[in-house]
Amino acid sequence: MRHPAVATLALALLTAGCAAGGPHGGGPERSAWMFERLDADRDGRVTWAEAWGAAAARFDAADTDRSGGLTLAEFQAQTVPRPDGAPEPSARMVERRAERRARRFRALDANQDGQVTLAEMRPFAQARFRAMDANGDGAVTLDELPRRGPRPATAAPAQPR
Ligand SMILES: [Ca+2]
Ligand SMILES: [Ca+2]
Ligand SMILES: [Ca+2]
Repeated sequence: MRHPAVATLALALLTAGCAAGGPHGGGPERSAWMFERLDADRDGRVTWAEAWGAAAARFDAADTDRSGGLTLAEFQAQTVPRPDGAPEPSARMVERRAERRARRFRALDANQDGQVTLAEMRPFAQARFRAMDANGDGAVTLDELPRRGPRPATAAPAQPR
């Protein structure tokens, strides 16, 4: 993979539901960092195509035996890219991440065959994307990313096209 980091928001799209509400080494700076890597055309908006393209790329990278599905071992083995200079996650963070992933894996494996396919991931990613796209304009912008503290109530109206 030339751009392993690019899929981070996609991972966030899939895991944020579990991670929300607890300290997990994230924060606004990390969100912004992930956002930049997902915004392939650098227009300040992460569209569903960009997010899903990154998710698919990440899936391919994680599917090391090219079976078209991720086993729990492959799911757990996914690395989480970190900004340069970010501290190594503590053993406790790694453990918590593994627990979150195991729960996530069971939730994603709709047909319970021990493999998570892209098709099984898609509805979750789509729901997550829609939830993040607060103003429903089909793209996630930086100000829509989850952050600590209340979000400003002044959401820009969707641009008519
Ligand atoms: Ca974009
Ligand atoms: Ca499955
Ligand atoms: Ca939006």
